[in-house]
Amino acid sequence: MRHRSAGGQYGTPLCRSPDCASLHPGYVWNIRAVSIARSAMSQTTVKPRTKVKPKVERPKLWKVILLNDDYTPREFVVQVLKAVFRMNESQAYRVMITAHQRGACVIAVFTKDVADTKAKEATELGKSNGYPLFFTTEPEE
Ligand code: TYC
Repeated sequence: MRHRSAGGQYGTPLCRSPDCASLHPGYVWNIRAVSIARSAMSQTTVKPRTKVKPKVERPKLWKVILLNDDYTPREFVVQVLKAVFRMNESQAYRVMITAHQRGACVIAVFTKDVADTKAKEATELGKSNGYPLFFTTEPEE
C-alpha cells in the first residue's frame, strides 16, 4: 500500500489515519533525525553526548545514642545535649527523659566521623565533670 503524499520537500503525508504511522514508518519524523538534519543544513556541528553522569552513593548514616545511668543529674544531661547536639531546651529534655525512662534514646543521625566525634565529645564532658554519662554510635539499617 502506497502512502499518499503531497510531495514537496518532506513528502508531507496526506493520510491522517491513526494507522498511518505504523503502516508507513518512513513518514514518521524522528525528532533527533530532524534536529541533526537541520543542524547539517545550517552547518552546525553536532557533538555526540559523551558526558557520563557519575553515580554517587549517599554515605551511610550512624545513630548517636544516649544511654541512661543512675548518677548523672538530669539537668547536666540536658546541658550536654544542648551544647553538643545543638538542641533547644525542650528537645534536650525530651531526649533525656526518654533515655531515663527507656534506658536509651537515639539523638540524631550523622556521617560516621561526625557521629563518633560528637559521641566522644559528649561522653568526655560527663567524664570531666565526674559523671558516667555515656553516648554510643551504631550504623543505621
Ligand atoms: N537517670 C538519671 C537520674 O535519674 C538522669 C539521666 C537521664 C542520666 C538520661 C543519663 O542518659 C541519661 N539522675
